[in-house]
Amino acid sequence: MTKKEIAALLDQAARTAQAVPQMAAANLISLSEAYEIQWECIDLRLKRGEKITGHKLGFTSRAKMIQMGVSDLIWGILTDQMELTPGAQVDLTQWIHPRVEPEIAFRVSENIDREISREELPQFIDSMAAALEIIDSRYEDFKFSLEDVVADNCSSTGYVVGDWHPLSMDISDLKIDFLENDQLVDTATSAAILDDPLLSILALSRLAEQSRVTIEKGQVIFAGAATAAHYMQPGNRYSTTIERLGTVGFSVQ
Ligand code: OOG
Ligand code: MG
Repeated sequence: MTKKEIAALLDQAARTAQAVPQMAAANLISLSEAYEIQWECIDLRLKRGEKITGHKLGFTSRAKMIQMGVSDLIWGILTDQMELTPGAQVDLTQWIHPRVEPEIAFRVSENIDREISREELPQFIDSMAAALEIIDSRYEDFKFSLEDVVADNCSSTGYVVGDWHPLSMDISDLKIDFLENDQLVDTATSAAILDDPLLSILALSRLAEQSRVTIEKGQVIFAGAATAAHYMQPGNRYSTTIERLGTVGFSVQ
């Protein structure tokens, strides 16, 4: 199969909520080709009128690497079609086997088109917020190789961002609680994300420079989940409460 054909199948799997088999190994897809397929998938979304609203890092915590058996940092794209309002009611039938995970979100205040340093962060990021990400692998049984998950836009499918707070340079030990119907499902510290979630922004800036992509002012950056993701059940509410950032959540019909 060509890269375009793989992208078309992944796009159709997402639109019809029908899982497909993994394709990277059988088609000898390299990691850089997987990113090309990811961008083909994004192009199909842009042609339908979607807009890029953000960038997400994946596998920045051991909890996620262990859950999914993949240990390299990955980069995916968020669009306006994926954004939910806090407190929204979502319908699970639009997805294949959706999971939810707690995230820390950052807001970009100045275009990033090169690798930036930790000291430069306040020039490029003005705010941060508690967030949740909904991921829905387009592959059967939610199983994939590194190349397969990258081609599939890193399972991106939905996200919700809570109230914005001014950027703090000291967020390496915030308590992150992940709740289902107000009961604790999992808990972690933000140190689980690369020892300091701010480092995820630096990693993204490095990848963006390599790929000649600009992270644009107004877009969001998701640092990657600190806990494993959790399958969603009808009738339940999901939320995260992050120290100093507050609570955000949504419910399932
Ligand atoms: C891939 C997406 C990983 C994260 O926060 O680590 C991710 C997946 O687990 O399906 O979003
Ligand atoms: Mg995530």
